[in-house]
Amino acid sequence: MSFHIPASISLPRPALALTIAGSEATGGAGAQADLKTFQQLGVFGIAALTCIVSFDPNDSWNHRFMPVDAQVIADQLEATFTAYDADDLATVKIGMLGTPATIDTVAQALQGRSWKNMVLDPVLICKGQEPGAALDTDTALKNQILPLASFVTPNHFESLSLSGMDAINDVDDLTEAAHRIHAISGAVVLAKGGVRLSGPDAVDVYYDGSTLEVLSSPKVGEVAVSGAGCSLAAAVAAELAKGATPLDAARTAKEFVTAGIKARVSSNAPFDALWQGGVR
Ligand code: PXL
Repeated sequence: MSFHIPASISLPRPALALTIAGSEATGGAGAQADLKTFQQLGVFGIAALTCIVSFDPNDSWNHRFMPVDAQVIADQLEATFTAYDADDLATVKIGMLGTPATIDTVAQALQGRSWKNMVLDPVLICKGQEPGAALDTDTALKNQILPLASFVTPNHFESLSLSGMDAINDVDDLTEAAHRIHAISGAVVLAKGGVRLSGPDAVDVYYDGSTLEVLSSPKVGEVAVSGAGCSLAAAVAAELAKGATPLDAARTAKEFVTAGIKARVSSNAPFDALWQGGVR
């Protein structure tokens, strides 16, 4: 197929969004999911890779984790920040960062520029890391990245960790967690219940400091789907980049993820992957 576009017509420029995230080779999660989400929602996607995750089929599909050298991350961000002015590239989504050194580099680079929207998927655990290293990474993320975020999308485990609560068993607990995480970060919070809360619905709690909304949709099975968290945060970022309000961005992102889970892709891995084309 070929298109002929007369030189005199200038096409509208798409909104831009950057993801700073890891690669997950099978295409379910990470930067791959983010870029597919951006594309599906009509946003020009840009990516800086922080690490490479290769699931290990010979070790229960645990994560093999290889960080990208901090200087190489800085180089990627330098290229992108020089290519695009802060007025045009004003939205960033942050996914897996993986090490304290990476977090340091990313925090410094982000602080050197002004952002309209900084969406943080606070990925706190990577199944391939030593527990001690994971703890240092979590602390660095909480201290250096969370305070910069304008929108944060913790899952059940991350909500427990960030809120300091002992248990989150129902919507009231999740609401309390969202309040606490807003109080420590100042960010809009979309706390995800997912399959971790019992009941027929997948429930997320939105809290922005004044508006509280419980977003609910019937659960599509009881098993988590790979890429759901990445795609949700990326969809929020894409919608914010296009000018949506935070609440509308959250609502659209929830619909996007629900449709993507319904249309999920199965493989020889023991989990399915969200399909970003599911909303079509
Ligand atoms: O879902 C969290 C996640 C984020 N980023 C990368 C991942 C995963 C989970 O597998 O591999 C790169």
